[in-house]
Formats: sequence, structure tokens, C-alpha cells
Amino acid sequence: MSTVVQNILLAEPRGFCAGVDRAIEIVERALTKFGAPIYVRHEIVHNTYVVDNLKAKGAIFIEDLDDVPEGATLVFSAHGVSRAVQKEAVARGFQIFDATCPLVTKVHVEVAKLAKEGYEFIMIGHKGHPEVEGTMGQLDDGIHLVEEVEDVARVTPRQTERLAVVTQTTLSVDDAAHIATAIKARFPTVREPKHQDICYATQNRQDAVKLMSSQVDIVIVVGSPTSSNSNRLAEVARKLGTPGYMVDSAEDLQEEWFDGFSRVGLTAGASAPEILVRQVVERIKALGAVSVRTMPGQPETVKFPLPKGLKLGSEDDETTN
Ligand code: 2E7
Ligand code: F3S
Repeated sequence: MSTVVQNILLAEPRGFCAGVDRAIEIVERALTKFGAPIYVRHEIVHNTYVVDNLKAKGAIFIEDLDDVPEGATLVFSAHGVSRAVQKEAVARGFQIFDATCPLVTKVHVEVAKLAKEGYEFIMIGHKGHPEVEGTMGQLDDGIHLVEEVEDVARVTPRQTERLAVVTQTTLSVDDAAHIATAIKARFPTVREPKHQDICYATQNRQDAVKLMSSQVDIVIVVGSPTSSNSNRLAEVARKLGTPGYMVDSAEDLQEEWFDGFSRVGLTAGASAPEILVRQVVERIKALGAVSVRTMPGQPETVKFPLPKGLKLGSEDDETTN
């Protein structure tokens, strides 16, 4: 079958969230203010383009604090760090800027507060993801990870009177709800977060893909393979029966994906820059698309303040703390 792409539908909201904007700005300001190199623990956000761009400006990305020289400036990634990493970085005397998304910090604070009241936790999340390591690492023990409904039966808390659920911020809203239901069925008195830990940006981007999926033949998600929230967007489309593919850049698009399809939906994960979306649009246009339309969605106005100590030039010290 030949390619008959005609329309591109752009999801809204898509791309950068407030936590990503802030995290990138922290690294850029640190580079401007203190000069290269600036060390960053883990990819500041899970996006190849963003990371390469910051590398070119003098950021050095490391996983192990042993790779940071004495006296260096160190930025923690948007995904957050464990207490152990935080303590070690402080003990080594680095100048630290914490780019942890404030919505992740909120989860860390809640975990610490409830732990003091004697709570144990069930965390819904993906094993090995840095956010999960950071949140689980807020306590020495007492956080049990579940990745899917089947894991709930295997949790062995020391007690069940004080159990609370916490989640990764970028989960599939629907999968997390199923797992939470299974947790509630096994532990009826479990304490659930007042407001879901899944963040506004994750929720809004998934809602937009759901809305879009019935109006298109294929969904393309701009996002790097390591990006949890981007993967979830492609999954949401596929679960609704619409083929969903992720691309790290326009070069990843494969012509055969579009065979026989005329309506292409396009979105981007919270760590994927708009410039990549524009490049993908141009490539799809080259396949024949003649119209590009934006599907209106939930407006986003969230903005997080920067940490102290990153003001530039004449900026007032009182306004960005
Ligand atoms: C931090 C947090 O960098 P990402 O692709 O991260 P995920 O968690 O989706 O792999 O996206 C931005 C971001 C999302 N959540 C950063 Cl905790
Ligand atoms: Fe924060 Fe959610 Fe973005 S947790 S970094 S606002 S995807």
C-alpha cells in the first residue's frame, strides 16, 4: 500500500512540563554563573537532544559521585536522589543545586513525614527508574515496590495498620488506578495519597492522547527510549487500538509505519523539546501531509521557582528563591 498521509493533529498539552523547564534552566544558569564544567548526576531529564545540547555547553553527566572532582558544582537531576546520595554529596563539599522536580520533592516530604508516624509504604513504580530509587531511598527500609497488579499479593509488610501508597509521578494513570485498587482490596485500611502522586503533566499528556487516539490512524510520540512518561504516551494510544510509536528525533520515523494511514497524531513527552516536534512535522509533511492542526486541550500555567543562588547579573535576590 502506498503512503497517503494527509493530516497531522498536534496534541495539547505536549512536551516540556514546569519541572523540566526548571531543571534545564538550573543547569544553564549554573553554567553561565560558575562556568564549565558543571557536573550533573544522571541525565538532567531523559532526552538525548537536551543532554547533548548541555554537554556541548560544558555539562558533564555522571552516575557515580566518585566521578565528581573536589570543589565541583553538582546538579541533581529532575528525577530526585536518595538520602544516601544527598548526604554523600554534602559530605564531599560539592556546591549543590537540586533540580529535583518540586512534585517529586513533595512525595519525598510526605514519605518522611508518614515514616515518622510509623508508616510503611507500598510504592507503585518501575524498578530501577531513578525517581523510584530516589523516593525509595528516602528511607532505609519499609518501602515495598509493586510494578503490576500481580506483585500486590507478594508484598510482606511488617504490619498492616499503618500502610500508605506512594507512586512514581509518570505512571499510566489507568494502570496505577488498577494497582491501587488491588492494594486496597488486600489492605483495606491503606492510606492513599490525598491527591494522586501522578503529576499534572503526566495526566494532561495522557488525557490528550486518549482524546486524540479516536481521531487519528497512528500516534507518534517524540521522546527518548529512557523516558518513562513518553513510553506511557505511546502505550496509551496502543491500548486504545491506535498504533503508537516513539521517536527520539525525526530520523527515527519509518515511512512504512504510515502506509495506508491518512491521519497522524503527534505528541511529545514531558522531556522532549518542541524543536524536535517541528522537525518531525516537516518529515511527515514530506510524506504528503498537507494540513497541521492543533487539538485544544487542558491549558497549563504551572511554573516552579528556581533554587536560591542562581540569580544572574542584575536579577533581584528576593524574587527567584
Ligand atoms: C522528572 C520526573 O526526564 P523524563 O523523561 O522522566 P521520566 O520520569 O518520564 O522517565 O521526563 C521529565 C521528568 C518526569 N518525571 C523528570 Cl520525576
Ligand atoms: Fe515534574 Fe511531572 Fe514534569 S513530576 S518533572 S512535572 S512530568
